[in-house]
Amino acid sequence: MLYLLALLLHRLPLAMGQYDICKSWVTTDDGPSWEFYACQPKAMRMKDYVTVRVDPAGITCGDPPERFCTHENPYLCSDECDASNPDLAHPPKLMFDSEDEGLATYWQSVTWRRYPEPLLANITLSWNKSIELTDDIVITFEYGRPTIMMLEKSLDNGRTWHPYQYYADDCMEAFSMPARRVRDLSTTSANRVLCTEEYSRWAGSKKEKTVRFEVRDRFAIFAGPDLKNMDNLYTRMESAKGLKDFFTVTDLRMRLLRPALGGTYVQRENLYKYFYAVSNIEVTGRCKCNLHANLCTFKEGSLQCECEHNTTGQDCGKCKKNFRSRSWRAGSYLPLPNGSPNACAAAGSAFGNCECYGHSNRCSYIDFLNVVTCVSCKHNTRGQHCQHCRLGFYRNSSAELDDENVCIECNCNQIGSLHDRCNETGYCECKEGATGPKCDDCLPNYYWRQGCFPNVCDDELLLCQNGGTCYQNQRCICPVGFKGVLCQQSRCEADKKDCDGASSTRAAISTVLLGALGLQLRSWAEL
Ligand SMILES: *[C@@H]1O[C@H](CO)[C@@H](O)[C@H](O)[C@H]1NC(C)=O
Ligand SMILES: *[C@@H]1O[C@H](CO)[C@@H](O)[C@H](O)[C@H]1NC(C)=O
Ligand SMILES: *[C@@H]1O[C@H](CO)[C@@H](O)[C@H](O)[C@H]1NC(C)=O
Ligand SMILES: *[C@@H]1O[C@H](CO)[C@@H](O)[C@H](O)[C@H]1NC(C)=O
Ligand SMILES: *[C@@H]1O[C@H](CO)[C@@H](O)[C@H](O)[C@H]1NC(C)=O
Ligand SMILES: [Ca+2]
Repeated sequence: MLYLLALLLHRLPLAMGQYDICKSWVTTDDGPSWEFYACQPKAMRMKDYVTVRVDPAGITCGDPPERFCTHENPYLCSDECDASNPDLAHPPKLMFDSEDEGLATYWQSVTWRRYPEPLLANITLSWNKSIELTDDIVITFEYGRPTIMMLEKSLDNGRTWHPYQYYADDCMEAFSMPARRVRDLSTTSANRVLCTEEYSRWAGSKKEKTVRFEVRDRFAIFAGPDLKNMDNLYTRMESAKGLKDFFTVTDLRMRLLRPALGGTYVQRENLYKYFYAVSNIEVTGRCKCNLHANLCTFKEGSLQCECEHNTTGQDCGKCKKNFRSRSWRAGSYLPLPNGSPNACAAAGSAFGNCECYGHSNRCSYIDFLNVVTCVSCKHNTRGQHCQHCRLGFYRNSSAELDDENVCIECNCNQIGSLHDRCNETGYCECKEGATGPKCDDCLPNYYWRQGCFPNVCDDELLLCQNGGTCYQNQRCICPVGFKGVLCQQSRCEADKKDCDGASSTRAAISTVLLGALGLQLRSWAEL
C-alpha cells in the first residue's frame, strides 16, 4: 500500500511538467527499484532572493531632501524626496516589494541638476547563485523610461561582465549599433546581443512604463509562438553551444545612461524633471542545478540546489565523496521526454568501494594481493585509487583529488636536470651548475651552452690577460702573439718558430692554392 502511494506520488508530477522529478520508485521484473531522471527546480520570482546595490554613492534622492517635478506637470515642482521621511523616501528596496493595487513604490535617483554632466546610475542585482532565466526580465519605470540604458550580466558572481542588451531611442547615435528587434532573430542568432529602440522612445510616462529583456521571444524561436514545443527548445539547449549559458546569470546590472527627456531635447531651465524612478524589477528563473535537483532552497542568505543523483555543490556541479567512480556530468534534457540523469556512481563492483576520484571507471581485483585497484588511471594519475601523480608530474595544490587538473607536468629541462621527476612543489633535480625550479638556469660562475659549464673567463677572478677579451664566459680571444686559456702565454716563448715563421708559411700556402685554381680555370676555358 505504501509502495503504491509512493508510486502515485512520484508518478503524478510527471504528467504536470517536464523534468519535475529526479527519481521514482518503479517495479521491474527484478523487483522494485529507483529510476532516475534529469530534473530541474521550478521557476521562481527571483527578486525575492536578490541583493541590490545602487551606484554611485549619493545617486539615490533625498539626502539632502530635494524637489522634483514630472514631464506631465513640468512647472509644478512641489513633489519632494526626503530620505529621512519614510513617506517621502525612495530607497532601492522599493524596486523589489510587492506592488499592491494603487500607488507604486519606487527607487528614485537625484535629478539631473548637474547637466550637461551625464546622469549615470548602476543598479546591480546579485544572487550569489547561477540562475537560468525562464521568462522576460521586466523593469518598470515611473515618470518615463531612460532614453539610453544598457543591461549587463555576469556569470561569475560579478568578477566579469558582459553586455546583454542595449536600449536607446537612437541605437546608432548612442551605441553605433543598428536597431534590431528580438522578434526578428533566427535560430542561428537566438543568442545575439542587440540594441533595441522599442523601449526607449517617449510615449507618455503613464502609457509605456516597461523595459524588457525578451526571454520568451528568444525561446519562441525554437518553441513556437506560445512556447508549445518546449521539446524543441530543450533539444536545442543541449546541442547549440552557448545557448544555455546565454540565459544563465549570477548577476544583472542595469546601467542607466540618460533619463527620459519627455521630448527631444533637454530643457536647461527645468532640470528637476529629469531623473530615474524604478518601481519594479521582475526576474523569473530557476536555480541552475545542472539537471540534478528539483528543489532549490534559500539557506544562510543564498539559494542552494538540493542535489540528487549523488551530486553536491551549490549547482550540483560535482560528485559526492565516495561517488566519484566516473567523472561528473551535467544531466541532459535528452533523450526526450525524461532526459538522462548522468548520476554520479559509487564503483558498482562486487568488490566494494573502490574510489578512483573520477580518473578511471574500471576497477579490478588483484588476486594474490587481495586488493581492488583502479585500472588505467587517466589525467596523469596513478595508484590504487588514482590518488598519486605519474612520474614526471606533481600534485596541483589548488586542485581537489577528483579534478582533471590534479597533476601538473614537471617540465624539467632535459639538459639541465638529472631526470624528469620533480618534488611536490614542482622542483626538478639539477645537474652540477644548473639551477631554477626547472633547471633551465645556471648558477653564478657557470654559463649555459647545452647545459651549464663553469666559466672559463669572467670580469672578476678569471680575467683574460695581455689584452685578451672574454667571449661569453667561454673563452678568451687573445691578441696576436698570445695564447693559452687566459692568453697568459706568449707565442714566442712557447715556440720559437711561431715568432717569425707563422706569416710566411701562410702566404706560401695561399700562393699554391691560387696557382692550382688558375690552372683549373684555364683548362675549362680551352674546352
Ligand atoms: C557602472 O558599471 C560599469 C561596469 O559594468 C562601470 O564601468 C561604470 O563606471 C559604473 N558606473 C557607475 C556610475 O558606477
Ligand atoms: C555565496 O554562496 C556560498 C555558497 O552557498 C556561500 O558559502 C557564501 O558565503 C555566499 N557568499 C555571499 C557573499 O553571500
Ligand atoms: C546515491 O547513493 C545512494 C546511497 O548509496 C543510493 O541508494 C542511490 O541509489 C544513489 N543514487 C543514484 C542516482 O545513483
Ligand atoms: C590547478 O588546478 C586548478 C583548479 O582546477 C586549475 O585552475 C589550474 O589551472 C591548475 N594548474 C595547472 C598549472 O594546471
Ligand atoms: C622542493 O625542492 C625545492 C628546491 O630544492 C625546495 O625548496 C622545496 O622545499 C622542495 N619541496 C618539498 C615539498 O620538498
Ligand atoms: Ca515597488
